[in-house]
This record gives sequence, C-alpha cells and structure tokens, in this order.
Amino acid sequence: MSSLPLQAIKSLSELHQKPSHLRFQYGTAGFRTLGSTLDSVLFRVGVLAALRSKRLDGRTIGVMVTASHNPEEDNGVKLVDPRGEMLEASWEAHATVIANALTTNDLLDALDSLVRTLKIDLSKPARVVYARDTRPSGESLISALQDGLKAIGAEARDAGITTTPILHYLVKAINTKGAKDSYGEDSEEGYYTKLSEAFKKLVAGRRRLDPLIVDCANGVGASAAAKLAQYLGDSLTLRLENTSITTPGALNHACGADFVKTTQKLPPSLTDHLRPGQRGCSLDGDADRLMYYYLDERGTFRMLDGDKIAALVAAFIVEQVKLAGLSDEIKVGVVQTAYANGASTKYLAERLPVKCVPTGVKHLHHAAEHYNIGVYFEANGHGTVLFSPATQEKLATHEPSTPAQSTALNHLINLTQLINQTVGDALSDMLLVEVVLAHKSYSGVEWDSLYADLPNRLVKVVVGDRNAFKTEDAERRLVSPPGLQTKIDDLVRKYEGGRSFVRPSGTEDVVRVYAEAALKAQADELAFRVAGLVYDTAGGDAAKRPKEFL
Ligand code: NG1
Ligand code: ZN
Repeated sequence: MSSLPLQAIKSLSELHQKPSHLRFQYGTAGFRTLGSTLDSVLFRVGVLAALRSKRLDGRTIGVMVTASHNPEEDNGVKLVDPRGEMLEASWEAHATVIANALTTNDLLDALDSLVRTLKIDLSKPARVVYARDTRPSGESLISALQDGLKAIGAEARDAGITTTPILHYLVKAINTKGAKDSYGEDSEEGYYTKLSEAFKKLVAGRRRLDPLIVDCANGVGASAAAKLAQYLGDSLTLRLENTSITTPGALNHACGADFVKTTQKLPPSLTDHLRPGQRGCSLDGDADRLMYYYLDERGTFRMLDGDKIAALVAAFIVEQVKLAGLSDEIKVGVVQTAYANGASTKYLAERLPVKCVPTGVKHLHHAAEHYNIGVYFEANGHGTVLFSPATQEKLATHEPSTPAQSTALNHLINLTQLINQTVGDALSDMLLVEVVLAHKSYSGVEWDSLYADLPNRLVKVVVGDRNAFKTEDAERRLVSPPGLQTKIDDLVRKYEGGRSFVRPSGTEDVVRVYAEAALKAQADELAFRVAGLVYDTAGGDAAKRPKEFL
C-alpha cells in the first residue's frame, strides 16, 4: 500500500504557506478572491486534484484558474470532474478543509485523514489537466499549482491559456478517448473542429446571417473567438471587439456579459460599432456566459439574456423533435432559477415542463439531466443543453419515415455535436443561437418579441452576517431571519405583477435582493424597499443605511 509522499509535500508546501488571517471557502464558483492571496490554495488544489484522480481510478481531473467576470485583481480556481462536470458537491467541503489547514503539519494531517476517510488507494495514478484565463496573477498561481502536482507526483498536462468551457471539453475528451462515447479529439483544435463542422452542417442551405459583433470582455474569449472565426470561415462572420488581453485593468471593465446583465446597458466601447438592428453579444472573462442584444430603430438598447436564449433554443428543439416524429419518445424540459424573468417562465411553462432550482450551475445541470433533453440557462447567460445518453442513442438509431423527419433528425444529431454539454459555453451557445436565428429567419427583433421581459432590479445589501439568511422553495422564500418573509410578502402585494426574493450570495459577502413588477419604476422601488427591510433586520449600523433604500 503506497503512502503520501510526506517529505515532498512538506518541503514544497513550505514555499506556499497559508496566510494566517484568511479563511477560504470552496463555493459555487470554486475558490474565488483576491488573486494575490491564493498561492497556498493553488498548491493545495494541486494535491487535492491528484487525490481526486486517484480516488476515481486515475481518471483525469481538470483544474481551471479563473475568476470569470470578476475584476482583474481577483482570481480563483475550480476543479472539473472526469465527465467534464463541476466537482462533486461532497468534495467542496474537503477542498475547504484542505485550503484552511493552518500549517504544513496541519495540511499533512488533513490530507492523511482525507485519504483514510475516503479510502483513497494511493498506488493509483493521478492525472490532471489544467488551464488558466488571461489574468496577470494566473501565471504565478499556475506555478503554485504545478508545485502541488509535483509534490504528489501527478501526471500533469498544461492546457495553457484557454476558456473555462474548453478546459471542461478537454477533460471529457481525455476521459472518453477511444471509447464508444468519445467526446471528440482531446485538443483545442478538436474542439474548434467539432463545433464549426456541426455549425456548418446546421446552417447549410440557409441564408447567410449578417456579421455578428462579439464583445470579448478583453479576456481569453478574444483569442478563442479569433480561432473559432478561422474554423467557421465564411459560414459566419464575427467582428471581435474588446480584445485587449494585455492592457492592465481592461478585463471585464465596462464590457462583457456581466456588465451588460447588471447594468442592462450596451458596453460604451461598442457604441460606434453596433448599428441599429445589428446583433451583438458579450462573453464574460472566461467565456462561459453569453448575453445578446441589439439597438432598436430608435437606438434603444434591447437585451437578450439567458432567459431569452433558453426560450429561443427550447422552442427550436421542441420543434425539431416534433418534426423528427419523436415527440412521444423524447421529452424536452427547461431548468431555471428564481432569477429567471417571470415573463420567460410564463412563456416556457405554456410550452414545456419548467423546473426552478437554487442558484448555482451544479443544481441546474443536475436537474437538466432528468429530462431526455434538458435546457438550462441562468438569466445571466450561463447555460447549455443536455441530451441524455439514451436520447443520443435514440437519435443515432431512429429510422425516419419521411425526408422531413430525416432532416430534423440530422439537425438534432448535429445539435448534440454543436452544444458543449459539459458546461455553459459562450462560444458554443453563440453558434447555437445563430443556428436558430438562421433557421427561423429571425433578427433580434423577432427573437425579442417571443415575450416581453418584466422590468426588474437586482441589488446587493451588505449585512452583518449573510449566513443568518436561510431560504426554501428553490431560494424563493426566506425561513430566517424570522418574520422577514412575511414583511416582504406584505410589500410585494402592493405592486402589480410584483415578485421579490432575498438570498445570500454564494460568491460575495452580500445578500441579493431581486424584484420585478409591471413597471420599471415599481420594480426599482420594490427592490429598494425590500433591501431596506433586509438592512433594517440584519444590517446593523443604521447610520450607514444606504440612502437609496427608501
Ligand atoms: P451568487 O453570488 O451566489 O448570486 C453568482 C450568480 C449565479 C452564478 C454564480 C457563479 C447571479 C444573481 N448570481 O452567484 O447565477 O453564476 O455567481 O458564478 O447572477
Ligand atoms: Zn464565467
């Protein structure tokens, strides 16, 4: 029975000591905080990823170093499980324990206890593939990670600077290599080839779409989109903007998917590039979120968010399933969170089953796996479509009875290739949207008119202890602090079309308040009044009560 290489871990760990005053937590987005504080975390994640791989019989684990849409000074790291999915939830707690061991000796004890509790066979190989986004702190964090991998003797593969979804793709491709369910070539080229070939087949014979403006958030999506554009050739023209990946401070600054969603505005840098009627879209800093938009004929900004993408895509897939003659055998469902616009939920629920789950990709992903075809999108633009293994098998073996059925069947098969089913992928989702627009001959205007968004407002409240906020019913209701939900209900009743909910953020030390109502001014007012209630219940210092919380 092998044992942990204590000496190697010990001496390398000494080079990556934990700052004594900090506590780290593996949350919905992995570890995420100021990049300059993460050195010890990265070293330890290296060791942990290797242990996870050993636990899973040497299957390859992924490590992604990114802080997504956060400002440039932040960074983070998350683990990717062998099927390309998020780390299994029970390991989030192990990661937190390992990251918080105070000294090297405590770390060795924590690792030893993990190995014993989980009965990890240390004689198994450890295989890890890792990548990072363009953040300046990434380089040194990767070297801390490499020290962790070296300390435990893992076989490591450096996937360089790439997007989060490409890393997820690679993990799945590596683990399915040569198997019947092979996900594709385990290289970036394999990814671009798979997506672009499926796209070309899906748009063959359709009128070519106008060029699409792509805001790359000055992040890693810029280089990925540039490579993708080459593979796409003249099947789709991408005009890339915000591609300054080396300009200090530019990443996610006044651009990108999160800027668009939270401000509900066009990035100022695009003002001179987007003509009225033209489609534009924004990626986030690691290219796993996507927001579309256009300017109407009066020049007003119109946002097409994750909910609008879900509506467009789900309706299209339902239609193709029907055309293929498979409606009885293949059921399509949608998964949303409480942040989905009420109008989108109404639109979708009239057409297919819709489920609401708590915030966090893992919840959406797992709920989507319960459908034959599960479409999930967060309003912020993170999402994908999952085809169950049985459904993929059915598509591969079904005998169509008419040429029309055969065409629809081929479209569905090509969609399984176009869509990155491991995780939300801005580039894959972008091609998916473009396919549907090409098939429906929709511009942004027709797409937008599927339903009208209810005006809404999202605000943050800084409170003494956000853990005092506990929710139920997929985060739509508070059970604690006691009495607060009743006050919110009383307030909401006063607003036409009113809906509001409060939940603690999983990624920031704040409580989020969401509100929607029939009119914009009412949605704003409701959000600020509920925020006021939250602040008064849990905020502490009344003198610091933000003025806008009426
Ligand atoms: P929190 O901070 O828990 O609200 C945010 C997003 C989530 C998800 C995670 C992970 C909102 C309101 N919340 O979570 O949807 O994307 O970050 O990045 O957008
Ligand atoms: Zn992201």
